[in-house]
Amino acid sequence: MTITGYDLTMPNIITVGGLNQSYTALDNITLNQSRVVNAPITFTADSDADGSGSFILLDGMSLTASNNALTITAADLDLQGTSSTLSSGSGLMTIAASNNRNLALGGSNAVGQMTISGSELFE
Ligand SMILES: [Ca+2]
Repeated sequence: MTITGYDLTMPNIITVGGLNQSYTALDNITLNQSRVVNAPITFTADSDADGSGSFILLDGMSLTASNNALTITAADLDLQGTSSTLSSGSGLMTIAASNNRNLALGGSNAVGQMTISGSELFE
């Protein structure tokens, strides 16, 4: 199952158990509902690789891929608030930056790179 769009926002993203799912947006993908999926799931934000397009989890939302592969490509990862979580259990979680940007763990946001801040790492 593949869904594409310019900006994608939950709950327009539907989850169907057991299906390998792929979501692609030219810019942002925003999750405003928590989801648990039982199949591999792939999110591609900024599919046009122009450096604009984040994968956004609103405050309090969680995305759990139960022991399945979770793959996210985006210009930036934005886990908002203090209780948004991303989990893939024992599955492989892959996070890649689009547009040949660098991926930075820790530190503060900087132009031209995907930054996952310390607080996002520990959420
Ligand atoms: Ca884009």
